[in-house]
Amino acid sequence: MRLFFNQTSPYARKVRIAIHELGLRDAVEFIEVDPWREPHDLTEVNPLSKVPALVLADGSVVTESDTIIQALHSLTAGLQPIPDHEPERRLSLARVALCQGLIDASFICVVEARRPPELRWADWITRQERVIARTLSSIEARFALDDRRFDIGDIGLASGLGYLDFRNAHLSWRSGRPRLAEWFERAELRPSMIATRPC
Ligand SMILES: N[C@@H](CCC(=O)N[C@@H](CS)C(=O)NCC(=O)O)C(=O)O
Repeated sequence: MRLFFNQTSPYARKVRIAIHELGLRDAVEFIEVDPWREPHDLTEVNPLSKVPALVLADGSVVTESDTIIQALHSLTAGLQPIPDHEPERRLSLARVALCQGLIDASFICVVEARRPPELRWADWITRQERVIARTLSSIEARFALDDRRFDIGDIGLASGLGYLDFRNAHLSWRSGRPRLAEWFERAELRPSMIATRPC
């Protein structure tokens, strides 16, 4: 298998964490690319020029971080990351979507801030910062943060919080969210998190 990724991408980090957690590191060739430059190697695999993108042994391509994680689970014949019975399935999908939304809002802030100053839309950034604050507070209040599990939703959350530290540290996300801060302190000690830290 080949994984197209970028060191700083929070979406690619989710997949890299899952690869570590599933013990698949030796089965994957990691290819680092800059998707913004639309390199041929990447675009011939993923015309969207986005990472992560996974090429399976039979040549088929899987994109979208959560879809890739589900495909990797199928390969290991282990427990599926999304339960197939209700209400667990619905709850799991909701958690995955919320954490993906958290990453999306952080990523929008970063991309917006990279525009030439005259093209930046400050209100759009502050709106995303409100999204981030509300989402984190909702997770703090409602998520069961269970250390016995590190599933697809937890991977999304851990990657999202790591990305906030990396790119949006000025938001001081830990402030007023002690449960989340403690959970992340423990999550960061996992070998999969250490090995994939953005730099
Ligand atoms: N929803 C996608 C998002 C992937 C994505 O936007 N990746 C960024 C890197 S962080 C990218 O490749 N951007 C390049 C571009 O949009 O041209 C996922 O979860 O995999």
